[in-house]
Amino acid sequence: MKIALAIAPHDAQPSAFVVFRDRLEVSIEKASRMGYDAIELALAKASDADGAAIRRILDDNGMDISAVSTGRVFAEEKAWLTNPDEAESRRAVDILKGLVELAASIGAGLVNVGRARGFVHEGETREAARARFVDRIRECADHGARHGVTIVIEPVNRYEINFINSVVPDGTDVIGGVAHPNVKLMPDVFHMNIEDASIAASLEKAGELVGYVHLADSNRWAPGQGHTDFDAILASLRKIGYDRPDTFVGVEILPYPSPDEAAQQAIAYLRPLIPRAG
Ligand code: LER
Ligand code: MN
Repeated sequence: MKIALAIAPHDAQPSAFVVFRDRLEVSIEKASRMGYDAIELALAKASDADGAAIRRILDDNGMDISAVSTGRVFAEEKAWLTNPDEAESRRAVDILKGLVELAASIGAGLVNVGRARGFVHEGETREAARARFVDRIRECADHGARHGVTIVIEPVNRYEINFINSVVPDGTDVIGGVAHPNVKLMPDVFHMNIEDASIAASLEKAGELVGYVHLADSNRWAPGQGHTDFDAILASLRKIGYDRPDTFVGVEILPYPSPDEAAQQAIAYLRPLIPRAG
């Protein structure tokens, strides 16, 4: 397992949920120096980034990229897949397809879909929202398959969105409905601490559906700063065979007490639990 740090370019809005929001050459060099293996990059749309230039910065620093994350598609572009307005839902698909292509150009194998899945809108049934979501995510996944990119669906807690909140049963149910080889689940243990009956049992139930994992403590500070049992989480990930050289865990935490301290605390806590491969 490689450890990635969530970052966004300097011009991302302050709402971007990342640890470093700065020029990419600055953040990537700093993350590398701190001992991270990779970054996870939060983007709002493909035209905001130059894939080849990002790849060069990664290579210059011996760094990998776990995923392109899409919370900013929701927060900044105001685009999401379940939107009952056909043109709006299609706009979300087009943005996500663009980010799939961009991810491929950087060498990232994953694009996450968290809040960009959207809501169950007022006046609509859950079934209608789910059917639209399944249809749209399959289209994104077909595009992913053409570009060697897997879409990972991230269950997000009820205070942020009203659709796909738990890994079990919400995430496992919907992924069963999507039934596409290029779609996997992305548990975020912060959300799981709110929504899942047992983080360890849900990870084990999700099993080989797990395609990426977000790590944060119960208070969303760095692992080690709250009451989440990371030994149990890592034991579950090992049990389901997720601890392979080609998998990533992403550190997505509040930048407190400061971005640098948060990033340092997280890697200092996680590295002994997840030794560097080789
Ligand atoms: C995105 O990865 C996430 O976990 C969301 O809670 C961001 O709001
Ligand atoms: Mn997350």
